[in-house]
Amino acid sequence: MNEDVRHIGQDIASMRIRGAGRIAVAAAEALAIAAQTSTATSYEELKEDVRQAAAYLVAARPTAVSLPNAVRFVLVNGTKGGAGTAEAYREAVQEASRAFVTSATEALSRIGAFGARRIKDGDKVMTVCNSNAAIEVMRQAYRDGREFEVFAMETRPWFQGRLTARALAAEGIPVNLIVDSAARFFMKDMDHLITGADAITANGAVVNKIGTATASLAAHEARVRVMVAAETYKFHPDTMAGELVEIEERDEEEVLPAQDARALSGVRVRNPVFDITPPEYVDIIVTERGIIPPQASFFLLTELFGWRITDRDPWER
Ligand code: RUB
Repeated sequence: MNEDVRHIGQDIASMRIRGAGRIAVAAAEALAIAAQTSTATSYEELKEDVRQAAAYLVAARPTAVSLPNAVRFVLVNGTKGGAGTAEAYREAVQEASRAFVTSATEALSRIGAFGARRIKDGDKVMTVCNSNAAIEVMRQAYRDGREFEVFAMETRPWFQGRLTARALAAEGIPVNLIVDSAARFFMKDMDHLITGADAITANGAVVNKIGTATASLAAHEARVRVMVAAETYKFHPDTMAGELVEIEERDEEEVLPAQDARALSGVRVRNPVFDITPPEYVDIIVTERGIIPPQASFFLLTELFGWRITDRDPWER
């Protein structure tokens, strides 16, 4: 396999490239590299090379459906535009990759514009982890002249909340960094909880960074509105066929470094990195196609993927 493709897969697995949107874009770009650099001369051989790269990339992280959805988009459109010859397929895969990246960028900006309308002067907003889509909503609200204040949960164990706080502060938005367990303490003062998503299921449940479900529960209790900002490629087609979303569990050292673990012998550390917020706790999902209630997820999925979801082959539907 091409070295650059291998590195992109490794960077996704090690979280040097992280966040569902960035992962999707990186995977789409990696497929273009795979097609461009493959030495295959026949259509079948080249297609096989690209499929191998696709399978390798998809295996890098299991939860963010943006990854298989981006790969599916590139493969399906590659085959549509380039079936028959190696040259046509090579070109079509690269074209599909560019199309995915362009539409992902446009989606982000539309989500920002739609979501920003929900933020009013004087609002207080809590957010979790580091979501480009959630940040885009806040950035556009700020650029539209809205004055509001953000409370960023720090998001242990990787502290992605610091990235969010830094990005918002750089924009000029007043931002507070809080420990995750302070979410309920501050929730009563909030007007919105705004999060991104790694996957949204057919029943409207939202899979996002660990801690999102707890914060959403606190928001529900405090009658605070929960806004999920998510591109439509975060909707999970396999959940229509009864599949559950796999929740990634990462290394225990991320929670408890080896030197501290020595003093805790016999203790097992658990490190699930995503959780599931039920649809009852979500008010709106802001997509590039508009704002929908979580209960509309099923219909959006049928529109995106059609009714032919009958098996688990994620590649060439
Ligand atoms: C990132 C995370 C983000 C979503 C959405 O988790 O949970 O909220 O991926 O992000 P990790 P975006 O850091 O483990 O990848 O809106 O940027 O796609």
